[in-house]
Amino acid sequence: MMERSFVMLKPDAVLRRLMGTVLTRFEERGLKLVAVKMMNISEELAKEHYGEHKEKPFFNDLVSYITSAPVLAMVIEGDDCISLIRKMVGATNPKEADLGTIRGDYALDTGRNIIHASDSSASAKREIALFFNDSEINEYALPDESLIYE
Ligand code: DGT
Ligand code: DGI
Repeated sequence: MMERSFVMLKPDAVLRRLMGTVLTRFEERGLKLVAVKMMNISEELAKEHYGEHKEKPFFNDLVSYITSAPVLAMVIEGDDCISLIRKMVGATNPKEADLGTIRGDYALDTGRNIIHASDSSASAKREIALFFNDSEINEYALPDESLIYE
């Protein structure tokens, strides 16, 4: 099923110049980027995005980390891409992430795990709506879709 996922390169990915490296992984896999923007996240948006963690002891650290420098927010489209991207991203704790995953290859610490990706269809819808207007999401066909999908 065609899905859209919300993916965000966190401030550490931007500052460590890993944006291109990570985007290349998604592109080389055959996924389609339909929206991308660099932005500073307000404290309000950070608290909304991570609302499920507001009672956690690391919540304040998480909000200050995610608001500390720009992020690269994006929407990625592809067949069953929400779970696929989570697999490509790897475990929340990069020390437990498999080698070959983005976190497993480029991160060491849960509090600096470089990337966010939606974990369900409901969270993808919620997060895309938090970060993007409909007019910012681009619909277009890739010329090689018949080479990527049966
Ligand atoms: P994401 O993709 O950013 O929502 O992260 P998830 O879904 O892989 O991880 P989640 O929802 O369990 O944790 C949310 C954020 O909280 C995560 O980006 C990193 C941060 N976090 C989790 N555990 C720790 C921790 O032990 N220490 C610190 N500093 N941050 C943590
Ligand atoms: O979707 P994930 O990022 O893999 O995981 P999540 O939604 O459970 O958590 C979102 C982020 O919150 C995660 O990437 C890092 C942070 N986080 C989660 N659990 C912990 C945490 N940060 C700290 N410091 N400690 C945690 O236990």
